[in-house]
Amino acid sequence: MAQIQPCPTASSFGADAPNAPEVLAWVAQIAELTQPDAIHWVSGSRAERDQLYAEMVADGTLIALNQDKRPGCYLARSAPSDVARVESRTFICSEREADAGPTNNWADPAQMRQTLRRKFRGCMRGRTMYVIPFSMGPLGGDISKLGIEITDSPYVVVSMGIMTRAGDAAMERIAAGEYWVPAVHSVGYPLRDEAGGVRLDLTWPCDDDKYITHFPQTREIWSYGSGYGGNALLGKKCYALRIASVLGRDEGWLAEHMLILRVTGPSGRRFHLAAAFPSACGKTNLAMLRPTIESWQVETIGDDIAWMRPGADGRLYAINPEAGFFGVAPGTSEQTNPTALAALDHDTIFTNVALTDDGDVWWEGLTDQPPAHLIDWRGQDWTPDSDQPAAHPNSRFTVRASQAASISPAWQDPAGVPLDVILFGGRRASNVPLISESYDWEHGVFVGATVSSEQTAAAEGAVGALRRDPFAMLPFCGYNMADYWAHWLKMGQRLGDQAPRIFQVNWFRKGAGGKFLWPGFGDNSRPIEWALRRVAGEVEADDAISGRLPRKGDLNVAGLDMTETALEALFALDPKAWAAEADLTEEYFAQFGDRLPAALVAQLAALRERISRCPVAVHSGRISRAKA
Ligand code: OXD
Ligand code: MN
Repeated sequence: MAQIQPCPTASSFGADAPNAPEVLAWVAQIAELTQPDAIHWVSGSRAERDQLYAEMVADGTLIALNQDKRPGCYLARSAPSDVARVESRTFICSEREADAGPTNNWADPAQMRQTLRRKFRGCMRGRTMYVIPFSMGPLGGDISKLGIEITDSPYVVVSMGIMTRAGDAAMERIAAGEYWVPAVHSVGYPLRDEAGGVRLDLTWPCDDDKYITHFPQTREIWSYGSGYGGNALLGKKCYALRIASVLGRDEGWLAEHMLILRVTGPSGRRFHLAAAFPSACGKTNLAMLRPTIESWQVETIGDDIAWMRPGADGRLYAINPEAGFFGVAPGTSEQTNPTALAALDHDTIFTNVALTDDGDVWWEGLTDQPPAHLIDWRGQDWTPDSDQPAAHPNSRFTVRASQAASISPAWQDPAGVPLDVILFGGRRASNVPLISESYDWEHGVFVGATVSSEQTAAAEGAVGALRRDPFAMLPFCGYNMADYWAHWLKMGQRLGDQAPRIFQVNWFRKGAGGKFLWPGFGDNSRPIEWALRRVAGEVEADDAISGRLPRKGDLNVAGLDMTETALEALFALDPKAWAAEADLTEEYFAQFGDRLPAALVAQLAALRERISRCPVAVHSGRISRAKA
């Protein structure tokens, strides 16, 4: 990690301190603890952003890319020890351990506060402390909420400027008395010690002892030691999921790890859908889907997080609380996601991708042939003979959502969009069909609660082992997962017949030869079309073990090079395999003890009952014709 020369003067181009006594008192308290050299109130202005970029390029924190090719684009290289979210160092500090539940790391709040005081004491010495007011969701929107992040990282300031609506307008609302969530972040690398001894800064300062902590009772976030992604951009996973899921539970709404799409059909009817997928299932690609079926249009509203609240008409409305995309670069290409690629042409921060000789970026999968020479994400020379990837597998782009050509005019609608459909997906080589519809909301919650991906561990002999990622929220739910399911069930009762319909999808099913059966990408518009036609009442479906399946001929496969056998294999449901899966679900549910909602126990029984009605010899998993 390269060292940088200290910036001689603290920045003097921010906003004035706000007329907000509560904020001033909090900032003073954090400053007293962390002892920064200066305080910078972030205004969110262009001049401020340009100045921060200039300072970071001057001190080596950022590399300016070729500005003819990629105007406004920069490259950051992190410390090799700080390249991803650290789930093992992420804590939910609820008063009672049981309220964090068996799927979270719990820490005693009083003890954690002591630890944090120790870690944060003097941790900003020699640095500027930035105060970033921000809004999650359009400013002033019914579903939006405010926050303030304190950080000692200018990289975090410019990234939050992309990922949220940050600056003066948010502070004005906070000063006027609107609710806000406090979030404190430090990279944990002071430049002076208590005795006044100095050390030079690094281009990516951090500390190996990391704490990403959440206090659900007081709705606070404290993050120490990492500058990377969700560990440091505290509006994203920490606020918009972990703390917001708690707010949603208490206030009657939902904070979800879901992308949001608007799909317009040939008749001009608009549908909105939200979709939850575990990491590494192509969420950003789906968010920017280019349909391969004619006359269907897809627009992006969000790629990662949805906040959803019942509207006055009783329907469920969703907003994307973020303002940017923090997407995984490797695998993004003209074939997989041309929309994202075009969005990265300008005003983008790249982190841990490779640098080309002409000052551009490259990552695995961008082109079939890698360039003959690169500087890799560690800053070392790289050639195609290297046995290491040139870009880190979790290297990222940070870009404004408005830069995607697919962005919907509705994406900034403060009221949100009314949801017709919720999709749950996992990465399943077997068992789970391409698409199925849940029987009702309770069944949909059961499907969401049992989402799983097969371990990629065939090599380790763990065939059939499932990694559960309920609602794709495993690392993001701020309270007991079983209580979260109970909250979903309650929301379903409230929404009644206005509730969105719930579907399960699986793009990753493999055939006997181990090859994917479904082409994916733009063709994922086909099962989605079937779901929307179900919502429109245009097609019927067959009851089956795991839900309702498309009837023969109803899935639009026109123009696809797909055999009848492959199509059948995509929907085949083996009762024996499903019986084994039901047993695994029972084991999985057992860890939640008596907090597991009775409705989910009943759903497991209903699944077993459907399995028992299926002739083992047939393997279609279809039970009977559905009524409607
Ligand atoms: C993300 C994730 O980075 O889900 O969005 O891990
Ligand atoms: Mn995510």
